[in-house]
Amino acid sequence: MKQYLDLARYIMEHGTEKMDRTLTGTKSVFGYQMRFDLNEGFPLVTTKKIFLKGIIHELLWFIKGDTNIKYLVDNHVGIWTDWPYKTYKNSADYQGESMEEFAEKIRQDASFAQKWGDLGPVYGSQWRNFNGVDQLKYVIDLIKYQPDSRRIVLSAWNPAEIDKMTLPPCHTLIQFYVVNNKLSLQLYQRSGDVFLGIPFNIASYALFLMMIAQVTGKEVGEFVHTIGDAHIYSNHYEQINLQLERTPRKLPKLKINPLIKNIEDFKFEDFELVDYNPYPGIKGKVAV
Ligand code: DHF
Ligand code: TMP
Repeated sequence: MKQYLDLARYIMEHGTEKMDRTLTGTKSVFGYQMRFDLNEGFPLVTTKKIFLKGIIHELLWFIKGDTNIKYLVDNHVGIWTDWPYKTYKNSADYQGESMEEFAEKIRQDASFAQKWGDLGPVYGSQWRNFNGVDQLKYVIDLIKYQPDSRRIVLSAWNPAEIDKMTLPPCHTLIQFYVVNNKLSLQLYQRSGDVFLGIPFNIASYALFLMMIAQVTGKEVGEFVHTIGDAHIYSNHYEQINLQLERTPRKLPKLKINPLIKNIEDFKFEDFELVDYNPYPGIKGKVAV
């Protein structure tokens, strides 16, 4: 995917070295925009293999309004486990468990999961209940009944609740736009980890756009991705350079069960990825 490699190359060439919360160190730029026309294929990075299963489950988990990692862990998606594990490790309850043992306890013990698996009022909570407002229903209704509106906005950034969240939302605000019956979505992401998070975020919002288009009877338009602090962690330079040597391949297609007409009815089995031929996966440490 050219847009992604252009971003990575741009930061490697023009980014400024900057320290960060995790003390890993990054190269970063401020303010960067990419556009993806979804009619050209599904924007899943091909220069390394991406774990689409995790992306689909994470999105279904947001839509459910869920904020406890139990659903993800039950489905063997580990992308959010590091953060509650870190909280647990720093608590008096910690008994030396590894992260795998922690995940197993979340799976087996419902009261343990309730106590240690919750991330606070993160995405799912804000999407479905931002001070009492179901923003997901609000945007769907506007797209259906007032598609010309310039107010089709959903915000995960709730200043009054930031201090209760394990990690303040990175993808903070989205806006929809309808023209000629085509639905587009723009995301403002305040902070983007270009090696690990960004490929997930692109695919996730492209998928979200396709799902919303289907349940509102629209065609798909563009996904516009705007990033604030776009960074590459210093321990990912090698992985990024390896991808820059690879020539991106043809984009895959994502098929969605056409019978689903209600956003809450989507299940994991309703999605099928076809013609995805990525290069081999590349491992990298996540900065916690
Ligand atoms: N913190 C940091 N520093 N970077 C992130 O990208 C990030 N993303 C979060 C939460 N906190 C974060 C939520 N999304 C992975 C991908 C996305 C994600 C969290 C983690 C990840 O580790 N991906 C690996 C392994 C995927 C797998 O389980 O197979 C990858 O190689 O893509
Ligand atoms: P921060 O809160 O200090 O910005 O740290 C969050 C890190 O997680 C940062 O590297 C960006 C990254 N991130 C993504 O890139 N995408 C995501 O979806 C999430 C949740 C985090």
